[in-house]
Amino acid sequence: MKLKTTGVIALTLFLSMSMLAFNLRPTQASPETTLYVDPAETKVNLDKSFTININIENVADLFSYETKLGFDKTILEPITIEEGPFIKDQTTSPIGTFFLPIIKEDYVYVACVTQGNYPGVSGSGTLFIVTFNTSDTGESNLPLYDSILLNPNVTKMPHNTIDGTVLVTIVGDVNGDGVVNVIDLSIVSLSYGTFEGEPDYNPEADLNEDGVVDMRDLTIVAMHLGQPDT
Ligand SMILES: [Ca+2]
Ligand SMILES: [Ca+2]
Repeated sequence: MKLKTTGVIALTLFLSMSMLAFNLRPTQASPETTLYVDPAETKVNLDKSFTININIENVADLFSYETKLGFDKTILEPITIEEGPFIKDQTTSPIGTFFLPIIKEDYVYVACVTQGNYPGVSGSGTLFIVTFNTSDTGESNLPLYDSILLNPNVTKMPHNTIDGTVLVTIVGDVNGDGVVNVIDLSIVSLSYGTFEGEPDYNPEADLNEDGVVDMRDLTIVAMHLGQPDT
């Protein structure tokens, strides 16, 4: 009996040690590289401009890249495309990067390369920043596609992409269905008297963004009731 117990203890010890050894090994694969639109969802009023970042996460040795970013040309118009800090501010190349943005009819194309034979950049950050004007109400996808990430060996690096969306609404259209009516009034009314941080506070209902849903927000909806005029 005693011998048996000793055997069990020895076996348990052996198993624990095996598991410890197993745990010490680097079992985790490196996290996946992702190219994504930030923020993923934007809501903006008609005739206002807005900005999105194209970010990269968990990349190793990024030397150059290109990507397309689509948009619905009936509601959006790109105005500017600026390079973000990710490669530009971290590269060891003394001449920096060559950044080439092109605005096409319904997508923007961006290519960027480190100038000279220098290592790539690793980690996470912003590759570029796009500012759009809005020309009509509606929803537009902001898909990232045909993207290529290269390391200094000009080897393609596998990665995921996550698209974005933007909803362009008229002022007072709280639920984003394209019209200002009693539904929007009701949504604001349901949050009436709530302050930011409270459970019933609805940021969508706080139209003037002052941290409280009150008569001022109801008035904004009321002033646009019945829009758009048909
Ligand atoms: Ca509405
Ligand atoms: Ca308010």
